[in-house]
Amino acid sequence: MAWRKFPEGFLWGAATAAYQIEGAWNEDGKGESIWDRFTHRKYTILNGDTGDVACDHYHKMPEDVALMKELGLQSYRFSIAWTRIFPDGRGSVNQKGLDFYERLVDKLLAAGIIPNVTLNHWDLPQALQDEGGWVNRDCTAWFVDYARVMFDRLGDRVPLWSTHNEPWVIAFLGYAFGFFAPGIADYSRAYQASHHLLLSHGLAVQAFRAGGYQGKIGIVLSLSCYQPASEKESDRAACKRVYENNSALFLQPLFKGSYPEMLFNWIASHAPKIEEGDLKVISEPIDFLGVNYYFTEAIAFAQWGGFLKSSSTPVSAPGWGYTEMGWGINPPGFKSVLLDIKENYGNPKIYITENGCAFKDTPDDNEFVSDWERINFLRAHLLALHDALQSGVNLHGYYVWSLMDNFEWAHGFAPRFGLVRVNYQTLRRIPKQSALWYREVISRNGFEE
Ligand code: IFM
Repeated sequence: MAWRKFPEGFLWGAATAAYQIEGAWNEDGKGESIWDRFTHRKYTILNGDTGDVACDHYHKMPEDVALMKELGLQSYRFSIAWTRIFPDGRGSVNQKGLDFYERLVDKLLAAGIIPNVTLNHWDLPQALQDEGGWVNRDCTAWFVDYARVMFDRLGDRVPLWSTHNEPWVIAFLGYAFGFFAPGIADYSRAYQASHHLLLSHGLAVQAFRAGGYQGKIGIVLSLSCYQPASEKESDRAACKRVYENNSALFLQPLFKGSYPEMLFNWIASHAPKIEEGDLKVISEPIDFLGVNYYFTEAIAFAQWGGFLKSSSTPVSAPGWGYTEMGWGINPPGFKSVLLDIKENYGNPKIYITENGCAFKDTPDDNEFVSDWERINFLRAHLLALHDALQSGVNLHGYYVWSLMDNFEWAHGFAPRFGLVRVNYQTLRRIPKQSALWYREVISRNGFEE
């Protein structure tokens, strides 16, 4: 049996996001976010679930950090709820909100766990949405003001920062399809939002550099593997459109300072307004790229396939099936995504900021879940990562999504992604088999194949 050892210093962690776990949606001065507003509207979320209580992490934070320590995590990726810091998005700061994250960071450091902070994991203040949200160019400045407050307060203790989590999801699921908050369906607004997200990222990176903080800063993208459904020219072209729209729309401006030309010809009048100098700001060098990988899809030309005239079918690798989300389990697709970044975007330093799966977990009488499917999934993806490392991908760490079961956006609490089971009635946390397995991987910095 081959021993798959990861490089010394490879960082092992798990991730969550504020809205998905914190609860306490209107406590201690927190303002309303677009996700509070969205979930409180009828028929937006499966079973009418909301993040009002979620995992109640806001109150159980010390217990959760103790659990992370017990599981041997070296790093914890979490996001900050902008509305805890600025209840109205801007203006006066809410000290209690700042104090909460300061306590969390200090507890993590005391437990020997490296904090990895994401500033925006989708929960924009509703007050800013009322002024247009990410479609309004002023939002870029509001974001930088918020970022600066966080850098000032935590910059001496947080070594890893990300500006945004998955801007494609924010822009397209939020502004083009209306599946997610703020529930808008308008392509022009989606492209404008995506441009402003990128611009605000670049401006925040500049502010970070100007402040002389010691940490590293990057951005987190959701990158999937897209394969043409056939050799037909029309399928290949559709696949290119989807790749450019979902991946290159972000990778190219960040790493090359330009937007994908073919896509921009396609979207024509829906293209965003770009001001002189914007692309230079967006391509401000970053310290790392965060990659979230979940699935691979086959893309075909589809006459009725919406704006991009494409349809997608989940593709699982031979011998693999689908997760509870219906996503194709495809570890080789993970490697392809990483090789694309290496070959086409200058081989930046990468952290895998999310990778994981939801399966139907069946707890026993002690609420223990023997989630071997999850272990097989994680193991296979780590093997693909190890292969990618051998191929020269500049990879430095891996975070499982997610530390614990949580609120999975439009799907509510139905899908369970956690290494730790959460009983949503009692809020008890019970580590699953996968958590015990992962602890072993971390302690050995690898595993036997
Ligand atoms: O739960 C989400 C997370 O918030 C962002 N990335 C994908 C995860 C699974 O869908």
